[in-house]
Amino acid sequence: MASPSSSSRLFFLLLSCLALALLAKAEEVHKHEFVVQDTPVKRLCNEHHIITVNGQFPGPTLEVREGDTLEINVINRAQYDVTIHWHGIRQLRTPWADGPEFVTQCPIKPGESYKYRFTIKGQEGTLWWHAHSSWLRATVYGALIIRPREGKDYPFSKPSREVPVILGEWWNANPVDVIREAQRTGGAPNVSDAFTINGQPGDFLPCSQKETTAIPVKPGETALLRFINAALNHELFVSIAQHKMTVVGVDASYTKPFTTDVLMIAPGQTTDVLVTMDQQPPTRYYWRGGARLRLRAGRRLRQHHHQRHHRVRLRLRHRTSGPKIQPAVPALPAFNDTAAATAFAAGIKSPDKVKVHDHADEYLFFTVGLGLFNCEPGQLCAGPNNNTRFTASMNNVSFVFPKTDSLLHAHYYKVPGVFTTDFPAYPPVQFDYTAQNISSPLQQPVPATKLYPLRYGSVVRLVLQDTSIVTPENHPIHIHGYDFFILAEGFGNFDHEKDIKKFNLVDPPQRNTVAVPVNGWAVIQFVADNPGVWLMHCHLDVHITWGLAMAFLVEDGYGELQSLPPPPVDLPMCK
Ligand SMILES: [Cu+2]
Repeated sequence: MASPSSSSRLFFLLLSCLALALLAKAEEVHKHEFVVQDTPVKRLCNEHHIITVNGQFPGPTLEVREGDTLEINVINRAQYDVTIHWHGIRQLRTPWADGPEFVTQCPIKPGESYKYRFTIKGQEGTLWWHAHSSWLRATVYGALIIRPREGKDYPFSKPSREVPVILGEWWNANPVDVIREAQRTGGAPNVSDAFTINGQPGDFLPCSQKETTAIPVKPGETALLRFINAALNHELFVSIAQHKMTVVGVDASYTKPFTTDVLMIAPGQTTDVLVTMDQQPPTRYYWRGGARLRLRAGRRLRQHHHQRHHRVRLRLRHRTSGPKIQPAVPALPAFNDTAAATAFAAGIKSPDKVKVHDHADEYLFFTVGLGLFNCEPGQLCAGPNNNTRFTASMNNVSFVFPKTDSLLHAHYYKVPGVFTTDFPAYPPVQFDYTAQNISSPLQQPVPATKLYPLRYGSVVRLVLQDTSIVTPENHPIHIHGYDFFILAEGFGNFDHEKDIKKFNLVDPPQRNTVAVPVNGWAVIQFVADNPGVWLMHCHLDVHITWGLAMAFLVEDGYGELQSLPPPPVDLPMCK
């Protein structure tokens, strides 16, 4: 028979088991319905029809914990083909849910639907979702917030408030018409009419005063602001009047806390910051975002361009009684302040020592840049000199998306004629990539659908080298299905001998989008441990439209867990 003491021990043991079971709550499955639809909204004094999800602009915020599963049924009730991409989600063994059209699926046709199903593993912080068809992502986007699993904390003290802040770009015209017109003429697309914060232009723009996004805060409190750059074609500087920001995460990876006056966020990137409302007396403060770099090639062709539109302001409102006070306005670096952008990038590091391979299995060197096609008979040619059409390329290949099948489907079923696997590991011609005047033969890339094959598990080290062809630019390069480490960044041409000394193999930042410096380079590294076809592209939509993209084909490894699963039964086909 059990003694009293042993039975009380047993009772205690049962209690602690119960407590543990409560703590270790099972991962949840979140089911959502996303109805893509035409929605009337009023912006800048006029009513417009835009495409939204569930009539919301920005779209619904998804909030999950690490380990949870999302099941999102996307129903297309709009007049355009559409797909949704879950930007930054690794999609481990769920490549069919990634979303870029003609890469992992064919578009969802009007009247049809597709269920995206994926589990979030090993990622915490802020990501987002957006349309990956034509320029629909101008209005079809939203935040995706991943908190630590139950019982686990942030690696910083709990903020009293958490706010997603989505930076966007607004066109008074239909964005799909804007890009169609540019593709027809070969010229640059019209620039947007305003920047937005959480879908609203700033209060210095016409008819926007009442709706300007304002966030009430208490004096002394620390808020977690989750910035997302959803703008189509602009890197943005962000600052808050009289407040410093401490960066604690980027692209759903934590960082060493880094205190700064200004953030540089490229399209596709996210930045989590802590802000303490420590200014006396409590009042109102503007936040301000400004274009980091303008699309110079495009701007030259456009006459009606107002500098003032390249700012957005949002009120950060301390709760206070008393008279209305004009908010303080923060200073921002000039749009071409490369030093500010470089200093910000250099401040981002992983929190601790990370596991980085010091050697790679694949050493790749890809040029990224613009180009021009010569005018052919019967074409409209509104590019420079009125006899060219704008284009862009990686390693001189201007990516052509297939039309009859998706790349992943064609790979899985071995459908011939959809793509080739001869994307070059190096530029076909080596030249002074960042020279002032580059001869015209180098400006003409070859249009093709080329993939680069990777063995499962291989370590990939990739140099991304900007070119000054047409004009040098900061290209935010995004890889689907992977996070990578940024080993180093620099200016001019990458020089292996000299620049290898700059590699950070200790605590490099982990991201899914790297802003390759203007007239410079970035070296990234990842392990190809996720089989599938993964698009890598510039996240300036004007550049992906011109062909600044390629895809990796990551082969299967051994056994089921290292191999592609079959496609879901409702995967949209091109027919
Ligand atoms: Cu680009």
